[in-house]
Amino acid sequence: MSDSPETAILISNEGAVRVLTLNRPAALNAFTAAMLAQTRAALAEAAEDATVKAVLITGAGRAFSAGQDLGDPLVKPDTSPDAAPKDIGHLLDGYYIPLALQLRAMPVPTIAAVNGVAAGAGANFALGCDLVIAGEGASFIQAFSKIGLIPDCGGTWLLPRLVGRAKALQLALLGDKLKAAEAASIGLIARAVPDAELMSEAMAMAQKLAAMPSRALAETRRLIDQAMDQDYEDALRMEAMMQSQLGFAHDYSEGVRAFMEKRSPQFKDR
Ligand code: LHQ
Repeated sequence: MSDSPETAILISNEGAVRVLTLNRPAALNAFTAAMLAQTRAALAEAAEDATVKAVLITGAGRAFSAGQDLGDPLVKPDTSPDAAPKDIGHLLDGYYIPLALQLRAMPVPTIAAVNGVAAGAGANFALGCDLVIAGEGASFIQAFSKIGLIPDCGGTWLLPRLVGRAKALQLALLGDKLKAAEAASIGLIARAVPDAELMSEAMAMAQKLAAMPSRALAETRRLIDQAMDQDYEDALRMEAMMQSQLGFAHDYSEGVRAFMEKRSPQFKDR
C-alpha cells in the first residue's frame, strides 16, 4: 500500500542518477515523521554511494508534495479541553532542519522534478534542491500563512534570496498558488517544461550533471551559499583557496588533459 511507511520513498537508479520518488500519493505525498526519516536515510545512502553522481527527486501521482501531513499526530492540534498544546517546533528541530542541511551538504547535485503541486514544506524542500524543473501543470504554494505559521524548511532564507524581498513577501503572506511558468519567469525555479516532457528533461539535466566533476559542483554550491553572507573580498579569497585545492585534485588534470586530447573526460573525485 502506498501509505505504508516502508514505501513512502521509492528508490531507483538510472545510470549514475539516483531517483527518489515521494510516495504517499493519496495524501499528495505529504510528509509524515516516518517519511521524513526515510527521505533522510535515502539521501544519506545516496551520499555514501560513490556510484551515485546526481540525485533526482520527484513525486508519485498528481503532486510533488503537500508539505507536512497535517493529520500526523505529532502536529495535529488536540481539541479536547484538557489537552496540552503541542510544540510543533520539535518536528522542525528533529526532522526538517537536518533534512534541509543534508540537502545542502550533498556531495552530488540534487534536482527536483516538480510534477504537480508543491505546498508548504513540500515547496521549500523542492526549492532547497540545487536545480528545480517543473511541469507546466505544477505549482508552488507557501501555504503556511493560511494555517497561522511562517514559511519553514528554509523558506524565510530561500525565498528572498531567490526572488527578492518584495516577491518573497507576496508569496509568503498571501499564500497564493504560483504556476510553474511564472515561478520560472521570476527566477524561483530553473525551468518550466510541458508536463509530458518533465521526466525526460529532468533526467537529461541529471545525467549531464552526473557526467561532470562532482566535487567541483558540490564546492560551487557551497561557495555560492557562503558568498551570500560574505563581502566581495572574502568571497574572492575563498575562491582562490578552493581553486588551489581543486587544482591539486584528479578532475582538474583530467579535465584539462581531455580538452587538449579532444576526448570526453572521465571524472572521479567526489
Ligand atoms: C493532505 C495534505 C496535508 C494531510 C492534502 N496533510 N493530507 C512543519 C512542521 C510542523 C507543523 C506544521 O507544518 C510544517 C510545515 C508545513 O508544511 S505547513 C503546510 C502544510 N501544508 C498545507 O497546508 C497544504 C494543505 N493542502 C492543500 O492546501 C491542498 O491539499 C493542496 C493545495 C496542496 C492541493 O489541493 P487539491 O488539489 O484540491 O487536493 P485536496 O485538498 O483535495 O487533497 C487531496 C487529498 O490529500 C485530500 O485527502 P482526501 O482523503 O480528502 O482525498 C487531502 O486531505 C490530502 N492532503 N494536503 N498537508
